Amino acid sequence: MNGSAGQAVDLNGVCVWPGRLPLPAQQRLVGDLRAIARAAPFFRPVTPRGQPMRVRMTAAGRLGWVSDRRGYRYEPRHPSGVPWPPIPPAVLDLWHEVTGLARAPDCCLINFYGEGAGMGLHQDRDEGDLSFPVVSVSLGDEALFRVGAADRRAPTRSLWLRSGDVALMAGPARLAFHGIDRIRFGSSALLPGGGRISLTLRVVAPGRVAPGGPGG
Ligand SMILES: O=C(O)CCC(=O)C(=O)O
Ligand SMILES: [Mn+2]
Repeated sequence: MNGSAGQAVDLNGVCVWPGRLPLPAQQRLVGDLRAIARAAPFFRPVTPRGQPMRVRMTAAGRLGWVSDRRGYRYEPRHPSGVPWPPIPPAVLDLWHEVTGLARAPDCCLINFYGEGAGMGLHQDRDEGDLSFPVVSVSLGDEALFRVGAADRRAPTRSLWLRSGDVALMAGPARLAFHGIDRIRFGSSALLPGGGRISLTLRVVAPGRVAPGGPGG
């Protein structure tokens, strides 16, 4: 289920490393994420139109991405008012390794996909400097990842992401439309109750930050 580290795969310019994170590292990361979720519990955001999203979310880092009736933006605090917990050091190490950047990410968005969850085709573009790459890490159940191009009408390609896979969206693929069509619920034993967690690491500043927030 964790697979073994494989050759990088190119998916319309998005680079995917299958099994980049070995099983023990995935297990340690799940422990880190449990501690984060105790301090900053998962919540179900609504879109600006008031539609509940299919994933539950929380975040770590200086800023967290949130969505509600007021729009999509980065906030320095969880909706409960507590600051987001720090990004786990192992995740920061992975970011530096994969991107080759000295600059740390501002946000580690944590998405939980339960049975039937997915994420529609979208671009990540609430950040202030879209030249910084985006890195994602998959944990738990397999997920069908769809990637197109910066033009929404461009053809898409899909790949099943597995636990431990790492993806890099950089260069022209930074603004590629992408989404998660569906997950295979129960396909991995990593998360005891099933489901999938993805971590999405981004540099934000100054970005679309709530008034009064750092860099806003
Ligand atoms: O779950 C994933 O792998 C992708 C998540 C994503 O695209 C996002 O949070 O913007
Ligand atoms: Mn995205």
